Amino acid sequence: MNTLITVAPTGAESSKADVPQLPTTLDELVDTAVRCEAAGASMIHLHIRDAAHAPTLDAGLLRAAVDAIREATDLVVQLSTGGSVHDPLDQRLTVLDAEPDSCSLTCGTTNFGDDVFLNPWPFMVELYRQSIEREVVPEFELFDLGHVAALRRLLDQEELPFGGRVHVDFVTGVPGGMPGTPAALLAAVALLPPQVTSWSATGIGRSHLPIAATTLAAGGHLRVGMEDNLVYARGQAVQHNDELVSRAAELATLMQRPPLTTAETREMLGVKHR
Ligand code: KMH
Ligand code: ZN
Repeated sequence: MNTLITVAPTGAESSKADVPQLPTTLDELVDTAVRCEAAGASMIHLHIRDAAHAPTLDAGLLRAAVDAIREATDLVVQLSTGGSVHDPLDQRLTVLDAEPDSCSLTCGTTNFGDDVFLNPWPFMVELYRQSIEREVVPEFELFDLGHVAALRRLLDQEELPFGGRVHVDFVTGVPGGMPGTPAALLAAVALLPPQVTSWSATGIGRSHLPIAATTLAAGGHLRVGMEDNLVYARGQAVQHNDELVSRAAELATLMQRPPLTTAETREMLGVKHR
């Protein structure tokens, strides 16, 4: 199987003041999407910012970003329902109103540095049911081994996602979640429930490359981007997200698993034709 490369270009954690090259405006996001698609990405995991570059879940801004990226690229557009650690749960559900192709769905609460990323069971179930109703494909975000068990419980209790496929993404190396090590990732992969049809992984910070290499060797797909990693190499800051996508594409190609096209990714994930 060739490789899905997802780019997560912005996130909610880094500030524009600290990282001026972080794409935060609509123009910067569209430019990023176009360049990353050309470099081999086929999905974008999107967090947006307001005029002051602060994380926001504003409905109008979310819709504008989805529309603009759809207009400029063929990328599968995935909106974050995780938002920032400060976003209330009810507002996180409203992200689906922007009608993305896909949405993230984190399978449990986790410590997140000094903060808590809240994902109680009833919220997970509600978001999951709404994603099915809205015909949006969820990507299950797994930050810890307990999240794998919660995913199994969810899939045993509920119907399959819209599109009938089950795609998960391991987010490793968050302080408070599973470590970004090959051993931790492979232990989590071994416990995936049988309904899972594809998985990807990312490593935060310095675990970015070791997790990418492990993932490719184990048959998984890749997520890269400045949401997860701001350092290209020792002493060299990432200047543009497409540098990380290009490197991932090169690595995947070396491993005889070149990037999936956007059409192949749509097929693999079962996203709706919009
Ligand atoms: N920003 C984190 C608190 C997601 O996008 O769904 C949550 C996060 C996960 O990034
Ligand atoms: Zn995110």
